[in-house]
Amino acid sequence: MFVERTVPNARYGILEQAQGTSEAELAAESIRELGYAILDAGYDEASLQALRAEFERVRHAYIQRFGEKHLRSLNEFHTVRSPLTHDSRIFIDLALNAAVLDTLKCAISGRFILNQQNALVNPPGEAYSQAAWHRDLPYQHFVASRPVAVNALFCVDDFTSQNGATYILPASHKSEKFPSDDYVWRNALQVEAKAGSFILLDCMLYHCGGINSSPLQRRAVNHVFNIPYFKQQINIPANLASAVLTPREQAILGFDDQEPPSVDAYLTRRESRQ
Ligand SMILES: O=C(O)CCC(=O)C(=O)O
Repeated sequence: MFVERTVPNARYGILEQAQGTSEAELAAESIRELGYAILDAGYDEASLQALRAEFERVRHAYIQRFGEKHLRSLNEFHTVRSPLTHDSRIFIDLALNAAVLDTLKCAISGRFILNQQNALVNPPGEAYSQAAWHRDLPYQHFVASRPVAVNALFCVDDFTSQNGATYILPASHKSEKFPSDDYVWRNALQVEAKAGSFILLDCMLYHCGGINSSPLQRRAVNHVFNIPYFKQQINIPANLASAVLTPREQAILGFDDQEPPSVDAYLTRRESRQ
């Protein structure tokens, strides 16, 4: 029998309420409270197909360049590091997705930059490096009173329970310790999402990929955005021509936050910001 879901609207004793009605505000609220949200990236089927073709082109070139044996020996064969720096406007545009940036503006106070972009393949019937619980600021056990870093995991393919969709522990960004094994067993949630969605996570939320028991690979592109006080995983400005980017795009990709190489350079930058 179909039971329509109803949520009571009446309330009493409430003096304060969070505000927000736009998709970006609601996603940011969900990230703050639960540690995650799902967002439609706005790609139509043709753009999604173009992105899949680009994913394969860049991955192929990457394996040619760095070598399958070498990448496997480093447990890096299923990852393409920093694809936006491999001459790919499609990956740059993915990192600058308007729906994600609007949400980040609501979720992170002040400025934020892209820390890293990684294309990921969860292969069928093979070990997967991300299939282990972690935070995306790994080895950290502090909690922040507001998000300092947000992970935007783009689903290149549908994420399903069969192909190893991402597991999360809701609200675990609010606790310093990794929870007990029984708690993990009872509270882990697998996030199924359509291709073309972003799964947004507070970076301190514990999560992992699942085992892919389908016959096809599950592809994703992960992004970490953070306040500009963390080092980028790979120096993006040093590997990307600024000429192809608008000033706003450069700011998000970290061009304005590179370490000044000297006191002179620091003071010159102060002057230009006055
Ligand atoms: O494969 C997944 O669904 C999760 C990926 C992940 O954990 C990560 O990139 O940090």
